Amino acid sequence: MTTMQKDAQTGEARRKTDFDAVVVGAGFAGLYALKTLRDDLGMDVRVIESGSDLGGAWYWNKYPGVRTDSESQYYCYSFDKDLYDAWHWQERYPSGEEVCGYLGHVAERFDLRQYIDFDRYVTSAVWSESDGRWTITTDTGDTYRAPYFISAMGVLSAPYRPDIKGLDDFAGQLLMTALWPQEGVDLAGKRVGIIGTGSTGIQLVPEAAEVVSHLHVFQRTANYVVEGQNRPLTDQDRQWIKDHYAETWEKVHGHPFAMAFDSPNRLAVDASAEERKKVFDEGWEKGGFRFLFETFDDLMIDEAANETAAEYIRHKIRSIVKDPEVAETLIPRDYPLGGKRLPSGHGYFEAFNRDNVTLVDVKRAPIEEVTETGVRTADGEYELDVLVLATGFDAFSGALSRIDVRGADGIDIKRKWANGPRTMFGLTVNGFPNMFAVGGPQTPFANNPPGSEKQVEWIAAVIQYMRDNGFARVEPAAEAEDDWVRHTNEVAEMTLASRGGHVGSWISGANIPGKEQVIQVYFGGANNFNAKLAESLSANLASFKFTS
Ligand code: NA7
Repeated sequence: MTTMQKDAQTGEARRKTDFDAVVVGAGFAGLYALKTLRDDLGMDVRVIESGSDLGGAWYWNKYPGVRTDSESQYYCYSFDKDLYDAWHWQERYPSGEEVCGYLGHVAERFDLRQYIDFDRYVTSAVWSESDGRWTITTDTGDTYRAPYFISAMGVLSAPYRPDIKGLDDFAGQLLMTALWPQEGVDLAGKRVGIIGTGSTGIQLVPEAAEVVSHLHVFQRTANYVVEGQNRPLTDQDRQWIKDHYAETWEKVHGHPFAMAFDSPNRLAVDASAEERKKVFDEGWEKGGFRFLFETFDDLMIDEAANETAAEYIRHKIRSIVKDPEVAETLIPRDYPLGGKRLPSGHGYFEAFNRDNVTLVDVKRAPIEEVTETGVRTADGEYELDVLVLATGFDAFSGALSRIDVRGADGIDIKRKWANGPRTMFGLTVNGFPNMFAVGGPQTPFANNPPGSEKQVEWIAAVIQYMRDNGFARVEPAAEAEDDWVRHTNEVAEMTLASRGGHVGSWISGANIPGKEQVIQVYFGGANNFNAKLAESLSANLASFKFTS
């Protein structure tokens, strides 16, 4: 297929602009939306992607050490067992490169690439009530029109560049992990500084430490980090993965965070100190999120239980990091474990035992400015050749609100969400007809690929329902949206994961200066969320307003 078509009058080739649906983003969600709407509903779909290739977040985040924190056997699609069997994962947690390779394989297998326009950044999406269509415009000046606009722009895709005085004056190389150059970066032998110790900085530090002449890690908030225990997969592992397809996905779909974990069925508060230590030791060896979700059931809901796990990690830090002063600076204190999204480490704390790595506590002595030659804190200047910003994202709502999205009556999504996101299921917004946002704000906080599958399938079912009933326009009822916002806030209260606002967690929008601090995600569980999507279909989408 081509985007060019012949003009009916002049016979000249011109760009095709009208489609049944326009999808923005060619990551997990966008590719599956394209495939589902094309194959199941026979729609003429066009995907617009700002990168030059597939991958979404994985395309842009090319920094050394980038990898998933979910295990490969469920950080992938589940919709096709043959696809599942055909791909052979190399590592327990696939690298960004491996994830991009997987998505390339999917695109090849299902012939998706020809429906994707790369290298176009969407600048606006505007609904026209008179012709029932969205007009989507890109920075290349191209326009696309379609009755359905599907945002698949990712949950963490709008990079956050902090407003640090003098940043533009830095004469060395300034890099952002979230916009890492596709090639040509060489940190070897350089004096490198990294600002940010979230999941991203934590992955980059040990990799950079191996090659740089010196690494300065500028830490504002210390993080709980659980060792991921990554390893290459053997042929035996791969066979096990393929043999356990059904069991894996049953677990994923039954789990609140969409991971193939078993519920431990025990509480930390009921266990003796010795039992707890034994279980946490086993959890640490299992690695990553298994430490949080397969040790005790009460870690995210009971402060006392949470503190036992937090204290275990503090002991680990003290036992790994040789310099006691450095260890104390690396120890998180003022917030619960999981209050900021729990990062998996791959030799993170060990890196601080190296002579060429220095931890700089910028909470105690804040960054004052970036100079031509480095970073100046209240304690003095650190000279650098390369400065890396690992400073995170304007999460969830940021993907849509950074572009000009206008719904019925010209209402602007930024205005609509000025006091925090308002959605129905995170997927639809009152006043924004026929717009769907996979991974929109107030969708579950969970492993993404399976969530994207369920959300895309629901969107396809809604469109099918509209076709079956002769409807052309859908939006959620205002009262249904109010209920969803209320419900999202209520369930957030029940988990300690929403208690990271005071330490700048993106979960509550607190990492972005000026952003309203409102919970960005649905904490009711991906399993319960998917059940609610299914119920809404059984109830003939009663919370939605349809018109012909
Ligand atoms: P995060 O987790 O939001 O971390 C950003 C880090 O950047 C965090 O340590 C911040 O410190 C730090 N930061 C941001 N601005 C500044 C300034 N001005 N000065 C010093 N330090 C600063 O982003 P990531 O990219 O690591 O991870 C995002 C998600 O991507 C992750 O959860 C995974 O789901 C994948 P702070 O903590 O605010 O003090």
